[in-house]
Amino acid sequence: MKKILQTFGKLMNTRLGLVLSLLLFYWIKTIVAYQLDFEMGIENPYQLMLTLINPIPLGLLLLGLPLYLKNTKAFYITEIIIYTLLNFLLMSNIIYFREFTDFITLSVMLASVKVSEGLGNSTFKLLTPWDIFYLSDFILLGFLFWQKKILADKRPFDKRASFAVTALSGLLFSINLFMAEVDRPELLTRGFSNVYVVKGLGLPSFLIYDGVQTYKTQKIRNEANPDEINDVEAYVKEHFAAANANYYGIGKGRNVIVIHLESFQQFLIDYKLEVDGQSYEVTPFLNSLYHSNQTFAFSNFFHQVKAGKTSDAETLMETSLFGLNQGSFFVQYGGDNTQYAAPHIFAAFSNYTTAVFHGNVGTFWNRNNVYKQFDYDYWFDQSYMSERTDDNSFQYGLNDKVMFGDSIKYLERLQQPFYAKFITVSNHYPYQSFSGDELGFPLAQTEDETINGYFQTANYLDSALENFFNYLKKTGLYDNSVIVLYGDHYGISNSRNTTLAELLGKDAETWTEYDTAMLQRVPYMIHVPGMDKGFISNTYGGEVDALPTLLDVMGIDSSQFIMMGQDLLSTENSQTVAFRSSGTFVTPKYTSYGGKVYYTESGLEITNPDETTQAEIQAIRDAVKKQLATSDSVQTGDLLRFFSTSIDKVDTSTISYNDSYGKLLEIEKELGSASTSLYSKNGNKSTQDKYEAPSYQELHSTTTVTETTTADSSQTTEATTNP
Ligand code: GP9
Ligand code: MN
Repeated sequence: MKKILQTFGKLMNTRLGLVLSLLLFYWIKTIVAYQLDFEMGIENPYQLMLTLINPIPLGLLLLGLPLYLKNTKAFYITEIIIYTLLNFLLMSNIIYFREFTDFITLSVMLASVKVSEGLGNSTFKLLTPWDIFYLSDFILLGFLFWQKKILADKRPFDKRASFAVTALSGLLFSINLFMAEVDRPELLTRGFSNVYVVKGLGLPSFLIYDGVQTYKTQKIRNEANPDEINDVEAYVKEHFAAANANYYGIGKGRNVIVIHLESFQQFLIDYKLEVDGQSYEVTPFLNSLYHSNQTFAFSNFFHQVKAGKTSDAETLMETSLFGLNQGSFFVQYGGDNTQYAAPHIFAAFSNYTTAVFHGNVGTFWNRNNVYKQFDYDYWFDQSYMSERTDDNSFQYGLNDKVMFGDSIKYLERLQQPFYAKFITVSNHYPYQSFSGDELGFPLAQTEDETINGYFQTANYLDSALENFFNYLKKTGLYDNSVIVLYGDHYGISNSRNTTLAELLGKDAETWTEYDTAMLQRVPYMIHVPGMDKGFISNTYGGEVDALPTLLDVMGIDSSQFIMMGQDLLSTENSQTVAFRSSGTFVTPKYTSYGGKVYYTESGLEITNPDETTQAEIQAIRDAVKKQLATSDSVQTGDLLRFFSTSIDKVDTSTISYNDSYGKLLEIEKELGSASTSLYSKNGNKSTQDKYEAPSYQELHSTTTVTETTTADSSQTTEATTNP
């Protein structure tokens, strides 16, 4: 022991030796924290390697800077200050992560009130005996200094050598950045989640990255003028489409269950995959819902997302505002902006309990923070569900059948009425093939593996939904709920469409931008069990129109909110669908996509428009531009903080996603016989055994193609125009 200390002391007797030793200590502590305290979600050896490398470049840069200083005292003092700051950054993140499962962002630091509110009195509880390890280097260093085992090195470090250290750290940083981009393309432009940035680049880089982002967003926000909300309100008023009296309030008071169908495109509905002369219906269950007269289904409903993908869809669907033109709204603004999202509206109006279920880590797309602004009471992420294994999950989370099954333990404890959202994920790029018992649905036979797998994962999602619906029916939740289903965005990217063409009975040679535009359609269905006014509406609309539509079905007046969309069941709907890329849109008459304009009905290109046509197209362009610009002003200026309506703003300080199950049980207990949870209504018995999730093999062991639809497949009422 003495020897080790002596060697250490000796090494640290030179300036460079001290710098390298401190770097080593910092590196070890960071690696340990990555493994034990931060939920990094390391998925493969490559990512593990990234985390081993990423503490070094900036660590070396920062700890190496004092080498430029000649003065001995100045060198040692700055070195110790920098080292302490690096450690402070690490330690505070470790403690913060234990409570918030996320890293400290600059806006959190700035709003230190929020942090102290959240952390303040609980900080002590967050410390563990193990934390002594994180301080052990300070103890060791103190001891060595005290014992005079480390002596100050009075020789200034060579200027050129100092520069070499800086240059080396710069080089290492470039390599690190390159490696991180290989692992996750567009890491910095799309953001994804704070964990991803730390996983790729380390804590200090994250702080800088976040600082730049925060500076940019704060600047626009600070410059926003409270009067700007007046223009927005004027737009909303003028653009408002009144509810349709035939359907208004048809689902009033019921639970709302929203199911996010990952990467699910409309063309899958009623689609039959032909393989080896056999025909396979891909989504029999969803098809039965689509054609049911208990469902309002929309055949011309388009996704409107951009780089924020799923998170953009969530923004659009639950706030009726658009995502951003660059990056993800969730990541850049969603955690801070004042919002009037669906959960908040339901909670504020009718005292709904609100929860969201998803089998991925809570930090992805910054959900941990955004869901608070949305006023979700509970966020059941992967940490509330089964351990992830290679058999029960793909890259983005637990398989859907597992996710639905694991959710029930919590779902049955929610006080009713509730608003609950389920985000599926198995049908996500790269549409990996299932193994074991789920194997069986055929792959398509194109040259593109991504396309080939898409039908299999969609079929899996369909059967997961059927299981979940069966559960809802068995427990009676079904009759007392309105179930909303939507596809979030395309699953097959535009560059693959020419290969997809052959499966759609089209010719790759004659494929047009119009065809691509039409492939942006995704399902949107509002299923109201027991109701018989359902039909398939051909009204053109997009995700931004979903919330006003749902609110009208649920009997909540949507005119009192700032929403960019219009009720799709309204007869006053303008049927103008804006895409995020400038100048692109779809209306029943015109489609503008990829720089070309077409007649929507025929798909014929308009190359020489006459004056009237030109004027009509220009008017749509203006309308679309106005809608997007108005939405952007709300989002980037955080204008809803200036808005007041009949309900209060969300108070995020009371929301925490720790120990959600415990909280639910406590509420149930407090309410006693007044509890409305399914569990209480079921005579204080669990309903978990009512969920059954047979595998593909179990379902198809006797025949190759069976039709197992339990939803009613009643007649379809086609509506050609607005209802
Ligand atoms: C991840 C999932 C996928 O949690 O929602 O997001 P996406 O990659 O589709 O944006
Ligand atoms: Mn998605």
